[in-house]
Amino acid sequence: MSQPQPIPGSPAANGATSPSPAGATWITGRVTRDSASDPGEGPDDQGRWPLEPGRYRLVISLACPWAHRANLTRRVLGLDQVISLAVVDPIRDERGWRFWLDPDHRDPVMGIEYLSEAFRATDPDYSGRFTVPTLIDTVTGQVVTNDFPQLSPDLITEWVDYHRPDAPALLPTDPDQRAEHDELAEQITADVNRGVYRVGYAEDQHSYEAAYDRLFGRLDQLSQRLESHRFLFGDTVRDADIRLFTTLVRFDAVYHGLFRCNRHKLSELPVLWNYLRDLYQLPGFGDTVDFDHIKRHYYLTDTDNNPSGIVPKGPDLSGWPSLNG
Ligand SMILES: N[C@@H](CCC(=O)N[C@@H](CS)C(=O)NCC(=O)O)C(=O)O
Repeated sequence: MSQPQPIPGSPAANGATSPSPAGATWITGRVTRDSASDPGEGPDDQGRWPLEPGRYRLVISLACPWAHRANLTRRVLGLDQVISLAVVDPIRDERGWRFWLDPDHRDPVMGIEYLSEAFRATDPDYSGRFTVPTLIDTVTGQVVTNDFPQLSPDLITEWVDYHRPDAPALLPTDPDQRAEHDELAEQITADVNRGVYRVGYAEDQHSYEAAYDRLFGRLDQLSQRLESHRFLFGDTVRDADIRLFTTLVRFDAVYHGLFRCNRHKLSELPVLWNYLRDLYQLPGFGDTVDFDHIKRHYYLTDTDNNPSGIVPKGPDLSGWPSLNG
């Protein structure tokens, strides 16, 4: 691997960090069709890396809903043929995510043991968290981005030449439909994806109840919408469905118990439960879910909510549809 240089879009190159909705910081490079860089080169002066099949590696935890969104998008679009995948151990230690599922505890492509090594190789002064999903350039070992809100849209709109022929249009092309989609998708992110964490990490009774009402209020609204649609926008799976799936599929296994999101289990809400099971059977959805990683990660690392470290045996997963049929 060549000597790392600060990359445009990284805190070192910008002299600034990019605030996330949660106040974290990001490395915000992008892989785009209009990068001025040639294949094999680093990013251009606007932080745009060249689009190259086989060059980039997506690092995820199978437990993490934000990483799940990126991986699900990759799989649904058929980009698993051109962007490789690295899966970290579901348990983080004080050095962060680690490649302990791999032989010799090292990612076989990048040769690193901890994800933080890639961040430090990119920017020794990086002050953010070492989060997944992270897209890494396998030529230099540098982090391209851990800015997950931009990563999925880029997989959809920039990698279009590498989508499988029958890939769904995850974002509408019509501007009005796109605006309507994005509004709902943002509500899902704010009230459902982040909503369960707002409930689970509430610090007092009042904020817990407010967060709980906001979450279930939004779920009720989505359930009503889905009474007359197969998916959120009719018969085509959209990015909004992917976002919703990543939280719903974890709901009964972790958020209902560990985070006290317990007005109902998902399996007690018939419209959402049928929708979830329908999505689960589509390519890229159920086959990117790993309940063992999900449960062990949340119950073993969230020691505030689960000081005993006991991982519950349930829920019974026998009701989930088979992925082979
Ligand atoms: N923090 C981001 C999402 C990405 C994220 O936090 N991923 C988690 C896993 S679900 C992570 O990698 N955390 C590692 C850490 O915070 O050290 C957000 O909430 O906007």
